Amino acid sequence: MKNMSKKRVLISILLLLGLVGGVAAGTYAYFTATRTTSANRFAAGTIDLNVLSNGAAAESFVLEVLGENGNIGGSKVWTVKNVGTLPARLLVRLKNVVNDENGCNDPETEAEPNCASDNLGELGAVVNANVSLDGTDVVSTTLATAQQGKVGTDWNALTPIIMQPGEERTVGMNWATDEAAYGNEVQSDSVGFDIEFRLIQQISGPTPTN
Ligand SMILES: [Ca+2]
Ligand SMILES: [Ca+2]
Repeated sequence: MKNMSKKRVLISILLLLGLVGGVAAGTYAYFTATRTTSANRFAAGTIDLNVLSNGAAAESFVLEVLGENGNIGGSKVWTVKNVGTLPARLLVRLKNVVNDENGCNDPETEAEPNCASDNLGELGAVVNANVSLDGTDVVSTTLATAQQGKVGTDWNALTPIIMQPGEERTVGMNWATDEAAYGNEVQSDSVGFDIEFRLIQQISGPTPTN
C-alpha cells in the first residue's frame, strides 16, 4: 500500500478527479446586544464582526494541493475585526465537518473492505489542522467528523480573547499530513467544513457553549 508506484497512482487519480481535500467556507455570525446604561435613557450597543481574507469577506479556501510532493499542506489567514461598539469575546469553531467516500473503486475497496457500506470517508482523519491566533497555533485537531467539536472546546478553554471595538485579530488555519499517513482507503474521499467566527458580549454568567 505504501510503495511509491501505488502512491503515484493514488496521487494521479486524486488529481485527475479534481478531488480536493476539503473546502472550508468561512462563515460568520452577527450578534446584537442591547442594554440599559442609565436610569433615564437607553443606549443600544452592538456586537458585530467582519471576517476578511485577502480583502474579501469570508473568503473560502480549498485544499487543492492534495498529493503534491506526496503531501497535503497549506494555510489560510483571516482578519477578524470587531466592528461593533462593545467589547466582545472572540470564539472560533468548526462546523459542518463532512467526510465523504465519493464512491469506492477497486483499490480503495481492497484497502477498505467496508468502503461501500460505511459512507464515511477517511481523508479528514489523516489531516492534522492547527488554528492560530496572531500567528501562534493555539488549538489542534484532525478533520475527522468525530472530532468536529474539538476546536470549539479547546478554544473555549483558552484565556478569553476579548476584542475591543475596532480591534483586529488574525486567525489562521494550517493543515498537513504526509504520504506515510494514508493509503488507498482515501482514494476519492473528500472532507469539507466551515470555520465559524463569533463575537459574544461579555456578560456575567455561564461560559457560552462553543
Ligand atoms: Ca470509509
Ligand atoms: Ca475511503
